[in-house]
Amino acid sequence: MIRRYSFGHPFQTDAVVKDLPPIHGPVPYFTVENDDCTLACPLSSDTIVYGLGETVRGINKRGWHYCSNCSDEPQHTEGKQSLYASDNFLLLAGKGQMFGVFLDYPGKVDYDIGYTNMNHMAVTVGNADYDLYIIEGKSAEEIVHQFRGLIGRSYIAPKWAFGYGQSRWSYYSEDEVREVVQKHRENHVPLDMVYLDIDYMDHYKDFTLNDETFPDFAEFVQEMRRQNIHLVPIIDAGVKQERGYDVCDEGLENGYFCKKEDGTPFVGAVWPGKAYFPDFLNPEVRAWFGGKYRFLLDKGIDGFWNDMNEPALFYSEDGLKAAFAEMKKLEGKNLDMDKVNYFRELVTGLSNNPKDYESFYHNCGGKRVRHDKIHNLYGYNMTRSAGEAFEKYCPNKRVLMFSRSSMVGMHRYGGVWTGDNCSWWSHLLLEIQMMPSLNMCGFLYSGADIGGFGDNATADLLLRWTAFGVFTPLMRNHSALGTRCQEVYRFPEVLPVFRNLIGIRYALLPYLYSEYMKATLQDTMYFKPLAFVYPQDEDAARVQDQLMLGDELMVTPVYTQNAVGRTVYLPEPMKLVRMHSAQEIQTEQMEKGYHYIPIALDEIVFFLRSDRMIPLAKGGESVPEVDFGDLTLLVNVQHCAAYQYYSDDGCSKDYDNAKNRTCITMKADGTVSAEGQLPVKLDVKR
Ligand code: MIG
Repeated sequence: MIRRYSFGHPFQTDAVVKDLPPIHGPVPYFTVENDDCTLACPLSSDTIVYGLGETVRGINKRGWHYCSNCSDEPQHTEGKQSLYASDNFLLLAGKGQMFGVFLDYPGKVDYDIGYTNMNHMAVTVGNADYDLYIIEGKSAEEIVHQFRGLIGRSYIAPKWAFGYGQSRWSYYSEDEVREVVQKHRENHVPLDMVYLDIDYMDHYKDFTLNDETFPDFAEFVQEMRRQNIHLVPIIDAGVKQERGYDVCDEGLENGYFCKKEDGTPFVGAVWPGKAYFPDFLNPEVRAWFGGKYRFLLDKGIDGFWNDMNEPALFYSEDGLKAAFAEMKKLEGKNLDMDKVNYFRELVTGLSNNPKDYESFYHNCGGKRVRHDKIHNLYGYNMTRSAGEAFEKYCPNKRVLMFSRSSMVGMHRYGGVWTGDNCSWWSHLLLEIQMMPSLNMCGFLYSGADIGGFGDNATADLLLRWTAFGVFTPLMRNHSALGTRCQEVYRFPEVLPVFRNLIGIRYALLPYLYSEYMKATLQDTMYFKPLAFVYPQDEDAARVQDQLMLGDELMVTPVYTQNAVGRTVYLPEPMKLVRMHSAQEIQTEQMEKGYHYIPIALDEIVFFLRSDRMIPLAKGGESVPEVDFGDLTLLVNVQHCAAYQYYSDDGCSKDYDNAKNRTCITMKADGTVSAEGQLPVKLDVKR
């Protein structure tokens, strides 16, 4: 049951796809205070607060204050309130409280979730113009399912995008990319994607190529495709200010960029220096900018990542001018501590300055809207611009797309990666905890930079992170310019281990892809907190570092350095599965309860629930090499089990066709059969 409560004049965000009649009466569960700007409620002692998508801290959001305000924030430390995304969905689950809330509002939202008062929650918006959706259901899963129905089907990535991808900010030339591919291929480390960061462009201009370092791009794309490699270039939100550059010229001529109060285009700076910012809220601008992706689509590209779309601002033209003027005043002065701090602030305060976000405007159907009022829609609508273009120019083909900034609504057009994490063990745990929260909010194709983006990775961190990354839909190793190189072949002493771990991903693909597809098609979650599956189990409710994956598995990653294992909690008897490679699998039956499980650096451990099974492939070094029809069943069957297997061609959009499904069953006597139109060859791992 979903009800919509309307306040003031809500901005049309297109986050939801269902048109519910607005109610203006009193809101259940909350008291509405502060001129309708604050929603407050008590938190029962056992209530767990889920949601908020991509945020710091745990799966249970209680005990901190968060702020929906898409931010270019490269330090994902515990004290932060905002990261790149704004996902205004919360779910309160406890004995006396069980409901979901979605706040459809595109500006800043503050969440005080037991921060000021441990037993109290307050949600505050800047203007009382919003739609509030209250979702009721018997269970957490049911509430999420309804919410997902409200916001519409999540983006579906091509099958090849479930392979392993290698990325780094600083692959400067075709030859460097060739080397990355060759190193993986000669060492038999599976690989499907190499990502191109801003270095492929001409002076960081979107939809251009550096002709010297990438001289014959279309041919290079084909050369890579012959090796089953997809190149995935980055696109930035800011458009370089440069006369003669088509994107800049066309944008200026047509008034497609965000404008200042005086009507002149707003100038901020990002990679290319001074830049303009397309007004993605305007459908005409979206159609224009989206059309630009054809520059690369026409060269054979079929995947992109959208960056810097909070939008990040290194400085604004006006802000820089003002800072220099202030500095001049300090020149020759004796700077005491306060003054020197002020002086420093003049520079550091230039980036992502809130004042700048208040200084430009969007054209929303002829109405001028100040950017900060709708800030969280920017990255969403950049990605929507691409998504709408793909739908128009290649309607029957899936294009890989994921974004850094996002808001609920964008989940229909792309996935997300979680931005500039660091090579820290705490960020491995952070990723584990973000995944189910993102899934609730519709972001299923997601993952973090494996090994960490900032700072230097070590072999053991990368091994543990890869072991978790094997399970995330987006599996990409990415790192920042200037940090230690972290392609797996940079660690020769453990290269065979990486080959095996990544190989396990490819063996698991039939299951992982099937679960991802079912989760998108049925509005369910791929990663779930344990409590969603075992709602009566009070121990399960408190587990923050294990995840259910689909309806069959539980994953229990190791995320502490020098650990040789970890404690896991089993809410039911399960089968421990220990994989050293796609072929070497050991299993052990385990009882419900707490267990210390040794887990070495060279293995992946997960758990298979009772009366369940999963399909495994024989493996492969790229997704096209994986045979999704030749399956080995890994089973934990006492009575009988059924598995709904989904597979398809991976590139077209005929998702709902019955030929994509087959139901595999196993009886107590061990006989196996498949019923459905999807042909499969089955054997069983005993
Ligand atoms: O200011 O394009 O999050 O993945 O490598 C940094 C360079 C801009 C931020 C992205 C990161 C990417 C980097 N970008």
